[in-house]
Amino acid sequence: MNQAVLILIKPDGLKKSLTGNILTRLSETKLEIIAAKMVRVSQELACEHYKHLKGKPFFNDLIKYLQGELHDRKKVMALVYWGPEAIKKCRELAGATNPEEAESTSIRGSYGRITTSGVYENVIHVSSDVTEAEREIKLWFNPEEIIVDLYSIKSVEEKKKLAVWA
Ligand code: IDP
Ligand code: MG
Repeated sequence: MNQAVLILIKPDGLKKSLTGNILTRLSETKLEIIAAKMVRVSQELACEHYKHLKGKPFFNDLIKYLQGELHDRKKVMALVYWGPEAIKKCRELAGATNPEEAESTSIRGSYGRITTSGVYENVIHVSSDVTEAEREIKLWFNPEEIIVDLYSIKSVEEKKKLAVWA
């Protein structure tokens, strides 16, 4: 069964110029990229994304980390990969959450580090399971930004000003 998974290249990955390496590693999975964009991460988005970690001692630093405040790179690259066993394949390539425990050949084992503040800078985010993947993909992307119809949609009337090319 095909699965979708949210991947984020976190600000440390961008600062270390690892985008190419990470995408090359992920291409080993033969999964399909069905959405991709650069995102400036608001505090609301970061808190919602990591809401399962609210209350942890490292939560505030984690939010700053995802927003790019620790790396002078106020953006992340967000992608959706799609295909058989996408979550397992991507999480295996990513390696363990703690970069020190991650296999040395994994992405986090190769490029992650534990900071003095305690937060793990581990280069990429990968959704942990199907439920989380759906929640996260809906949080980071609008339906029209994804080239596969993953989840059911509805039409709503919305009147708002759009920026268009001048
Ligand atoms: P995951 O990213 O492997 O799914 P989560 O438990 O969802 O791991 O944690 C989200 C992020 O929070 C991690 O990627 C890491 O950056 C940070 N983190 C998680 N647990 C710890 C910890 O015990 N100490 C420091 N940072 C942590
Ligand atoms: Mg997680």
